[in-house]
Amino acid sequence: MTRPVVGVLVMAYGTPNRREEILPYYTHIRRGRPPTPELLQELTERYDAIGGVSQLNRISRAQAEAVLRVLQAEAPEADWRLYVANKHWEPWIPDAVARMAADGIERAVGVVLAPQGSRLSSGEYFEQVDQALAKLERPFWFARIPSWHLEPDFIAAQVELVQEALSRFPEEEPEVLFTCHSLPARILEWDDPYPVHLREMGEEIAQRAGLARVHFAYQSAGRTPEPWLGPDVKEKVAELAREGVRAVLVAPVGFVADNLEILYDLDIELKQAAAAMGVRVERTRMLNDHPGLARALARVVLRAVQGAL
Ligand code: FEC
Repeated sequence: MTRPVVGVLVMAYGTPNRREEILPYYTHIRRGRPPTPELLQELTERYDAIGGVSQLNRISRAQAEAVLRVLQAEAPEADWRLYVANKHWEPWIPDAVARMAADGIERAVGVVLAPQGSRLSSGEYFEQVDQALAKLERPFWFARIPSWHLEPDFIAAQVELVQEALSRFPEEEPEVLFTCHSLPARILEWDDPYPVHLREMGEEIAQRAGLARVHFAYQSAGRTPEPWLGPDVKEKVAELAREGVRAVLVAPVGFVADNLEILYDLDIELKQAAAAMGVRVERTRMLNDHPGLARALARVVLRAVQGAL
Protein backbone atom coordinates (compact mmCIF):
# COMPACT_ATOMS: atom_id res chain seq x y z
CA MET A 1 0.00 0.00 0.00
CA THR A 2 1.36 3.47 -0.78
CA ARG A 3 1.77 5.81 2.13
CA PRO A 4 -0.33 9.01 2.21
CA VAL A 5 1.73 12.03 1.16
CA VAL A 6 1.50 14.99 3.56
CA GLY A 7 3.02 18.40 2.83
CA VAL A 8 4.39 20.26 5.86
CA LEU A 9 4.77 23.99 5.37
CA VAL A 10 7.02 25.48 8.06
CA MET A 11 6.81 29.28 7.97
CA ALA A 12 9.29 31.76 9.43
CA TYR A 13 9.65 35.55 9.55
CA GLY A 14 12.58 35.75 7.10
CA THR A 15 15.62 37.97 7.00
CA PRO A 16 17.76 39.53 4.26
CA ASN A 17 20.66 37.29 3.27
CA ARG A 18 22.92 40.21 2.34
CA ARG A 19 23.20 43.96 2.81
CA GLU A 20 21.66 44.87 -0.60
CA GLU A 21 18.52 42.98 0.40
CA ILE A 22 17.83 45.11 3.50
CA LEU A 23 15.92 47.80 1.51
CA PRO A 24 13.50 45.45 -0.32
CA TYR A 25 13.05 43.41 2.88
CA TYR A 26 12.20 46.49 4.94
CA THR A 27 9.90 47.71 2.16
CA HIS A 28 8.05 44.38 2.27
CA ILE A 29 7.64 44.58 6.06
CA ARG A 30 6.21 48.09 5.53
CA ARG A 31 3.67 46.69 3.05
CA GLY A 32 5.36 48.17 -0.01
CA ARG A 33 6.21 51.61 1.45
CA PRO A 34 9.99 52.11 1.21
CA PRO A 35 11.57 53.33 4.46
CA THR A 36 13.11 56.80 4.71
CA PRO A 37 16.91 56.90 4.21
CA GLU A 38 17.23 57.49 7.99
CA LEU A 39 15.18 54.39 8.88
CA LEU A 40 17.14 52.31 6.36
CA GLN A 41 20.44 53.56 7.76
CA GLU A 42 19.31 52.78 11.30
CA LEU A 43 18.28 49.23 10.39
CA THR A 44 21.51 48.64 8.44
CA GLU A 45 23.49 49.76 11.49
CA ARG A 46 21.57 47.29 13.64
CA TYR A 47 22.48 44.45 11.26
CA ASP A 48 26.10 45.69 11.23
CA ALA A 49 26.14 45.53 15.02
CA ILE A 50 25.24 41.82 14.95
CA GLY A 51 27.84 40.93 12.32
CA GLY A 52 26.26 42.20 9.07
CA VAL A 53 23.41 39.73 8.64
CA SER A 54 21.07 37.70 10.77
CA GLN A 55 21.35 33.89 10.73
CA LEU A 56 17.56 33.56 10.97
CA ASN A 57 17.00 31.94 7.54
CA ARG A 58 19.64 29.28 8.18
CA ILE A 59 18.28 28.54 11.68
CA SER A 60 14.65 28.40 10.49
CA ARG A 61 15.55 25.87 7.77
CA ALA A 62 17.48 23.71 10.25
CA GLN A 63 14.52 23.84 12.69
CA ALA A 64 12.12 22.77 9.92
CA GLU A 65 14.40 19.90 8.88
CA ALA A 66 14.55 18.73 12.50
CA VAL A 67 10.72 18.66 12.60
CA LEU A 68 10.72 16.55 9.44
CA ARG A 69 13.14 14.05 11.03
CA VAL A 70 10.89 13.66 14.10
CA LEU A 71 7.82 13.16 11.88
CA GLN A 72 9.62 10.54 9.80
CA ALA A 73 10.72 8.70 12.94
CA GLU A 74 7.44 8.94 14.86
CA ALA A 75 4.93 8.60 12.03
CA PRO A 76 6.51 6.56 9.23
CA GLU A 77 3.01 5.62 8.02
CA ALA A 78 2.95 8.93 6.09
CA ASP A 79 5.29 10.23 3.39
CA TRP A 80 6.17 13.67 4.80
CA ARG A 81 7.25 16.37 2.33
CA LEU A 82 8.82 19.49 3.84
CA TYR A 83 8.41 23.03 2.48
CA VAL A 84 10.05 26.02 4.22
CA ALA A 85 8.97 29.58 3.47
CA ASN A 86 9.11 33.10 4.90
CA LYS A 87 6.63 35.89 5.50
CA HIS A 88 8.96 38.74 4.53
CA TRP A 89 11.72 37.26 2.38
CA GLU A 90 12.41 34.46 -0.05
CA PRO A 91 11.56 31.63 -0.20
CA TRP A 92 8.11 33.26 -0.19
CA ILE A 93 5.01 31.60 1.27
CA PRO A 94 2.86 31.98 -1.92
CA ASP A 95 5.65 30.39 -4.01
CA ALA A 96 5.85 27.46 -1.60
CA VAL A 97 2.07 26.91 -1.83
CA ALA A 98 2.28 26.97 -5.65
CA ARG A 99 5.18 24.50 -5.52
CA MET A 100 3.19 22.19 -3.25
CA ALA A 101 0.36 22.20 -5.79
CA ALA A 102 2.79 21.56 -8.66
CA ASP A 103 4.25 18.63 -6.69
CA GLY A 104 0.78 17.11 -6.47
CA ILE A 105 0.30 17.66 -2.73
CA GLU A 106 -3.34 17.00 -1.78
CA ARG A 107 -3.06 17.21 2.01
CA ALA A 108 -0.93 19.69 3.90
CA VAL A 109 -0.43 21.33 7.24
CA GLY A 110 1.06 24.73 8.06
CA VAL A 111 2.84 25.86 11.19
CA VAL A 112 4.61 29.12 12.09
CA LEU A 113 7.93 29.31 13.92
CA ALA A 114 6.42 31.55 16.62
CA PRO A 115 4.48 29.95 19.49
CA GLN A 116 1.76 32.52 20.21
CA GLY A 117 -1.08 33.44 17.90
CA SER A 118 -2.46 36.76 16.70
CA ARG A 119 -4.35 38.04 13.72
CA LEU A 120 -1.30 40.28 13.09
CA SER A 121 1.26 37.51 13.64
CA SER A 122 0.43 33.91 12.71
CA GLY A 123 -2.83 35.15 11.14
CA GLU A 124 -0.90 37.07 8.48
CA TYR A 125 1.13 34.00 7.53
CA PHE A 126 -2.08 32.04 6.97
CA GLU A 127 -3.59 34.95 5.03
CA GLN A 128 -0.67 34.58 2.58
CA VAL A 129 -1.39 30.82 2.41
CA ASP A 130 -5.11 31.40 1.82
CA GLN A 131 -4.49 33.94 -0.94
CA ALA A 132 -2.13 31.50 -2.67
CA LEU A 133 -4.58 28.60 -2.27
CA ALA A 134 -7.36 30.74 -3.76
CA LYS A 135 -5.30 31.22 -6.93
CA LEU A 136 -4.99 27.48 -7.54
CA GLU A 137 -7.20 25.64 -9.97
CA ARG A 138 -7.55 22.80 -7.46
CA PRO A 139 -6.85 24.08 -3.94
CA PHE A 140 -5.66 21.28 -1.67
CA TRP A 141 -6.70 20.37 1.88
CA PHE A 142 -4.70 22.56 4.26
CA ALA A 143 -4.74 22.32 8.09
CA ARG A 144 -3.73 25.45 10.01
CA ILE A 145 -1.97 25.55 13.38
CA PRO A 146 -2.64 29.08 14.66
CA SER A 147 -0.58 28.69 17.89
CA TRP A 148 1.21 26.09 19.97
CA HIS A 149 2.37 28.13 22.97
CA LEU A 150 1.46 25.58 25.66
CA GLU A 151 2.77 22.49 23.88
CA PRO A 152 4.39 20.40 26.67
CA ASP A 153 7.74 19.78 24.91
CA PHE A 154 8.05 23.51 24.18
CA ILE A 155 7.27 24.44 27.78
CA ALA A 156 9.72 21.82 29.12
CA ALA A 157 12.47 23.18 26.85
CA GLN A 158 11.79 26.73 28.04
CA VAL A 159 11.88 25.63 31.68
CA GLU A 160 15.30 24.12 31.02
CA LEU A 161 16.53 27.36 29.42
CA VAL A 162 15.22 29.45 32.33
CA GLN A 163 16.89 27.18 34.88
CA GLU A 164 20.18 27.24 32.98
CA ALA A 165 20.06 31.05 32.87
CA LEU A 166 19.20 31.30 36.59
CA SER A 167 22.42 29.41 37.36
CA ARG A 168 24.26 32.44 35.93
CA PHE A 169 23.07 34.41 38.98
CA PRO A 170 24.74 32.52 41.86
CA GLU A 171 24.67 35.48 44.24
CA GLU A 172 21.39 37.22 43.59
CA GLU A 173 17.95 36.02 42.60
CA PRO A 174 16.88 37.91 39.46
CA GLU A 175 13.39 39.05 38.60
CA VAL A 176 12.23 37.09 35.54
CA LEU A 177 10.67 39.01 32.68
CA PHE A 178 8.89 37.20 29.83
CA THR A 179 8.69 39.00 26.49
CA CYS A 180 7.09 38.78 23.07
CA HIS A 181 7.44 41.09 20.05
CA SER A 182 5.16 44.09 20.48
CA LEU A 183 2.18 44.59 18.17
CA PRO A 184 0.01 47.64 17.44
CA ALA A 185 -2.28 48.18 20.45
CA ARG A 186 -5.34 48.13 18.15
CA ILE A 187 -5.28 44.30 18.46
CA LEU A 188 -6.93 44.85 21.86
CA GLU A 189 -10.06 46.07 20.04
CA TRP A 190 -10.81 42.62 18.66
CA ASP A 191 -10.09 40.27 21.54
CA ASP A 192 -6.87 39.01 20.00
CA PRO A 193 -5.30 36.05 21.87
CA TYR A 194 -1.73 37.46 21.77
CA PRO A 195 -1.50 39.05 25.25
CA VAL A 196 -3.21 36.05 26.85
CA HIS A 197 -0.79 33.67 25.13
CA LEU A 198 2.21 35.61 26.47
CA ARG A 199 0.79 35.46 29.99
CA GLU A 200 -0.11 31.76 29.74
CA MET A 201 3.37 30.83 28.48
CA GLY A 202 5.08 32.81 31.24
CA GLU A 203 2.85 31.50 34.00
CA GLU A 204 3.22 27.88 32.90
CA ILE A 205 7.01 28.11 32.62
CA ALA A 206 7.25 29.99 35.93
CA GLN A 207 5.17 27.43 37.77
CA ARG A 208 7.26 24.53 36.45
CA ALA A 209 10.53 26.35 37.09
CA GLY A 210 9.41 27.21 40.63
CA LEU A 211 9.62 31.00 40.19
CA ALA A 212 8.09 33.07 42.96
CA ARG A 213 7.15 36.02 40.71
CA VAL A 214 6.92 36.80 36.99
CA HIS A 215 6.80 39.96 34.95
CA PHE A 216 5.69 40.59 31.38
CA ALA A 217 6.76 43.09 28.74
CA TYR A 218 6.82 43.62 24.99
CA GLN A 219 9.93 44.32 22.95
CA SER A 220 11.04 45.61 19.55
CA ALA A 221 7.96 47.77 18.83
CA GLY A 222 7.87 49.02 15.23
CA ARG A 223 9.03 52.51 14.28
CA THR A 224 5.52 53.79 13.53
CA PRO A 225 3.50 56.58 15.18
CA GLU A 226 0.60 54.36 16.30
CA PRO A 227 0.51 53.06 19.89
CA TRP A 228 2.10 49.65 20.47
CA LEU A 229 1.48 47.09 23.22
CA GLY A 230 3.38 47.84 26.40
CA PRO A 231 5.06 48.01 28.76
CA ASP A 232 8.17 48.06 26.62
CA VAL A 233 10.94 45.90 28.02
CA LYS A 234 13.16 48.94 28.71
CA GLU A 235 10.38 50.73 30.60
CA LYS A 236 9.72 47.56 32.59
CA VAL A 237 13.41 47.24 33.58
CA ALA A 238 13.39 50.93 34.56
CA GLU A 239 10.30 50.34 36.73
CA LEU A 240 12.00 47.35 38.42
CA ALA A 241 15.17 49.44 38.90
CA ARG A 242 13.10 52.13 40.68
CA GLU A 243 11.85 49.41 43.04
CA GLY A 244 15.47 48.52 43.87
CA VAL A 245 15.87 45.46 41.62
CA ARG A 246 19.47 44.96 40.46
CA ALA A 247 19.26 41.72 38.42
CA VAL A 248 16.81 40.77 35.68
CA LEU A 249 16.54 37.64 33.57
CA VAL A 250 14.75 38.25 30.27
CA ALA A 251 13.07 35.21 28.71
CA PRO A 252 12.01 36.17 25.15
CA VAL A 253 9.58 33.27 24.82
CA GLY A 254 7.82 34.78 21.80
CA PHE A 255 10.83 33.93 19.61
CA VAL A 256 12.47 30.58 18.92
CA ALA A 257 15.75 31.61 17.25
CA ASP A 258 18.64 34.01 17.51
CA ASN A 259 17.54 36.92 15.36
CA LEU A 260 18.01 40.67 15.10
CA GLU A 261 15.36 41.46 17.72
CA ILE A 262 17.22 39.26 20.23
CA LEU A 263 20.85 39.93 19.34
CA TYR A 264 20.43 43.69 18.96
CA ASP A 265 17.33 44.82 20.87
CA LEU A 266 18.05 42.71 23.96
CA ASP A 267 21.74 41.86 23.92
CA ILE A 268 23.00 45.31 22.91
CA GLU A 269 20.32 47.97 23.38
CA LEU A 270 18.57 46.67 26.49
CA LYS A 271 21.75 45.54 28.25
CA GLN A 272 23.34 48.98 27.72
CA ALA A 273 20.24 50.82 28.94
CA ALA A 274 19.96 48.52 31.95
CA ALA A 275 23.65 48.92 32.85
CA ALA A 276 23.09 52.68 32.95
CA MET A 277 20.29 52.04 35.49
CA GLY A 278 22.61 49.83 37.57
CA VAL A 279 20.74 46.65 36.58
CA ARG A 280 22.42 43.47 35.36
CA VAL A 281 20.38 41.87 32.55
CA GLU A 282 20.89 38.35 31.24
CA ARG A 283 18.65 36.52 28.81
CA THR A 284 17.74 32.89 28.30
CA ARG A 285 19.37 31.17 25.34
CA MET A 286 17.11 30.78 22.34
CA LEU A 287 15.75 27.37 21.41
CA ASN A 288 17.51 27.25 18.00
CA ASP A 289 18.35 23.53 17.58
CA HIS A 290 16.86 22.38 20.91
CA PRO A 291 15.31 18.93 20.29
CA GLY A 292 12.27 19.91 22.42
CA LEU A 293 11.25 22.46 19.78
CA ALA A 294 11.29 19.88 16.96
CA ARG A 295 9.35 17.42 19.12
CA ALA A 296 6.75 20.04 20.07
CA LEU A 297 6.19 21.09 16.46
CA ALA A 298 6.06 17.51 15.21
CA ARG A 299 3.39 16.71 17.82
CA VAL A 300 1.17 19.64 16.80
CA VAL A 301 1.61 18.76 13.13
CA LEU A 302 0.63 15.16 13.81
CA ARG A 303 -2.46 16.19 15.76
CA ALA A 304 -3.53 18.58 12.99
CA VAL A 305 -3.48 15.87 10.32
CA GLN A 306 -4.79 13.01 12.46
CA GLY A 307 -7.86 11.61 10.81
CA ALA A 308 -6.68 12.79 7.40
CA LEU A 309 -3.91 10.17 7.19
O1 FEC B 1 16.69 38.40 12.27
C1 FEC B 1 16.08 39.10 11.45
O2 FEC B 1 16.66 39.70 10.54
C2 FEC B 1 14.61 39.25 11.53
C3 FEC B 1 14.21 39.64 12.92
C4 FEC B 1 12.73 39.88 13.15
C5 FEC B 1 11.86 39.02 13.78
C6 FEC B 1 10.60 39.68 13.87
C7 FEC B 1 9.49 39.14 14.47
C8 FEC B 1 8.25 39.70 14.56
N1 FEC B 1 7.90 40.91 14.01
C9 FEC B 1 6.57 41.13 14.30
C10 FEC B 1 5.83 42.24 13.93
C11 FEC B 1 6.34 43.37 13.33
C12 FEC B 1 5.57 44.55 13.01
C13 FEC B 1 6.43 45.47 12.45
C14 FEC B 1 7.73 44.86 12.42
C15 FEC B 1 8.88 45.47 11.93
C16 FEC B 1 10.12 44.85 11.82
C17 FEC B 1 11.31 45.45 11.21
C18 FEC B 1 12.32 44.50 11.29
C19 FEC B 1 11.77 43.33 11.92
N2 FEC B 1 10.44 43.57 12.21
FE1 FEC B 1 9.14 42.21 13.00
N3 FEC B 1 10.68 40.93 13.30
C20 FEC B 1 11.98 41.07 12.84
C21 FEC B 1 12.48 42.18 12.17
N4 FEC B 1 7.64 43.60 12.95
C22 FEC B 1 13.76 44.65 10.81
C23 FEC B 1 11.36 46.86 10.61
C24 FEC B 1 12.15 47.80 11.46
C25 FEC B 1 11.56 47.97 12.81
O3 FEC B 1 10.42 48.47 12.90
O4 FEC B 1 12.24 47.54 13.74
C26 FEC B 1 6.09 46.90 11.98
C27 FEC B 1 5.72 46.94 10.54
C28 FEC B 1 5.40 48.35 10.10
O5 FEC B 1 6.33 49.19 10.09
O6 FEC B 1 4.24 48.57 9.74
C29 FEC B 1 4.07 44.71 13.25
C30 FEC B 1 6.07 40.02 15.08
C31 FEC B 1 7.11 39.14 15.25
C32 FEC B 1 7.08 37.83 16.10
C33 FEC B 1 7.13 36.59 15.34
C34 FEC B 1 6.19 36.47 14.17
O7 FEC B 1 6.63 35.86 13.20
O8 FEC B 1 5.05 36.96 14.19
C35 FEC B 1 4.67 39.87 15.62
C36 FEC B 1 12.18 37.64 14.27
